Amino acid sequence: LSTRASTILSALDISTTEELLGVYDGQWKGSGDIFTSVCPTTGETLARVKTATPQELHEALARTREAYTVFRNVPAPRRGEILRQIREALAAKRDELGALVSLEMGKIRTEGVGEVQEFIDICDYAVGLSRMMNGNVVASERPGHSILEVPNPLGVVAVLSAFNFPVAVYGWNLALSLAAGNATIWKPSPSTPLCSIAVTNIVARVLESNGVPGAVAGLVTGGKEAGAAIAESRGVELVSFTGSEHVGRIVGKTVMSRFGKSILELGGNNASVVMPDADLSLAVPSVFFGAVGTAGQRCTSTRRLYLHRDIASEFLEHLRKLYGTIKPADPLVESTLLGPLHSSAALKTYSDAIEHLRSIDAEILIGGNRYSDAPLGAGNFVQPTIAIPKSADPTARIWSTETFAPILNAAIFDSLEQAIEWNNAVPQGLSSSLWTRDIRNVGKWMGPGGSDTGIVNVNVGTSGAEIGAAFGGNKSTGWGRESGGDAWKQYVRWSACTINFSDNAPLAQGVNFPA
Ligand code: UN1
Repeated sequence: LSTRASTILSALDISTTEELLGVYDGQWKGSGDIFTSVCPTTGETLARVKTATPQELHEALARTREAYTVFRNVPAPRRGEILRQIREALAAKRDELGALVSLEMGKIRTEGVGEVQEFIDICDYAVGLSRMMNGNVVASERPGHSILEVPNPLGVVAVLSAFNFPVAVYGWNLALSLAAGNATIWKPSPSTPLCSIAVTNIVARVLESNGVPGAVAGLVTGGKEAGAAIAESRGVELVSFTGSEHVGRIVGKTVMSRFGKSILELGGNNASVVMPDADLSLAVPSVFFGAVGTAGQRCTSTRRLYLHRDIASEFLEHLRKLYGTIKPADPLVESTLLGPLHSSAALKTYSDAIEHLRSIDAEILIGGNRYSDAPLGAGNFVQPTIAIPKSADPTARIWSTETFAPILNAAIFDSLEQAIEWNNAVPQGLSSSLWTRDIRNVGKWMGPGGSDTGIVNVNVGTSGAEIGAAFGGNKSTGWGRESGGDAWKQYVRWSACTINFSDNAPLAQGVNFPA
């Protein structure tokens, strides 16, 4: 193992010599298939991880259920205190965990650390929430009656997360789920097991030191079969899935067919719309970050750029210049702005999309190639690309599909109405952003005839949402909401309790039924 990797793993107490156990349900175990974690920057094998056998998965689910029956009786503010300790433990290892994210996922250092910060932020939020998960007292139409809407813990929450945010998305779910009194079981992406082992280690220590069963935050590494078994399990009340539309459709149907609950965070195909009055000194760098940040591998990454005719060539000239300055390198080096794609599968997605762009005679303004020479050739490095397809028809494949790579397609519009129509014409509905100084445009953009995405920004890029608002998308993005806002309400079961304090037993709606 390189010193680069072993320093990071050792700082997080991850063995650099042995095969790692990839299952935690109060105890660390794992005797199933072995998965390798491969560094996207160098191609080196970082670790070998023993995943869950079907039997171990089954056991872990049973442990999680037991843990839930204990944990649901812990008062919510006390659960909040445990979350506060998890927050502190994460903060103490923020830079080390951030470095691990960069090492294993490939995003640059500031984004790796930012992702851990996002977990810390949602813990803070959930600490507060633990004293604020209020129900309602509803006025009854009957004398001497009262109606209470009571939130109770839900049960077992499974989190099936993706490679691109191997820490934060679990954090959003864990924090709300714990505050709500549930037990959580995590099946991370098969290609980022080290991030999940490191996080689970930190969380488990806090739980155990508080006398709480470790299976309150269980972990099962595994592949498709493990994900399918979890989706099918009647012992899982809520499945929170982040990933592709293709897999999300299967997970959603499977969970629905047993009347379970699901939260789906699927594809994004996010557009930035730039009006002629926009402040380009803000818009250009923001679109640059939206499209190139995380090497285009956020579900919120900017994939479509709609430019008003009056500023289109000026905007593209500035943007092209910025693209020209970007030098791909090791994401762990502080000054790097562009790391590798996560995997060889992602490389293929990129090359296929470039080939498709060429086949439809799109103009490739900059980029379009992978780096094959040493040292970058050992990793999955590609050039961020700006393309101008001949047609802006939003139903064409190039516009209507999400390509998880740093490829930005641009088109020119003449009216805001036209841009909104294009923005809304794709199946996905995660994020969108308008650049303007004119309040009238803002009104149209936010209103009933405006952008139909879950995140509707103004003078802020499509990516990089804070945790305070509910995060998620509409349409084929799956309608799920996580993180802030009202998202916590999905992690509890609601009971409507009508209580009669009177000496009579009247029926509602004035129904008369003398006995
Ligand atoms: C994702 O890409 O799955 O808004 C989540 C953002 C981040 C979260 C992205 N806070 O870009």
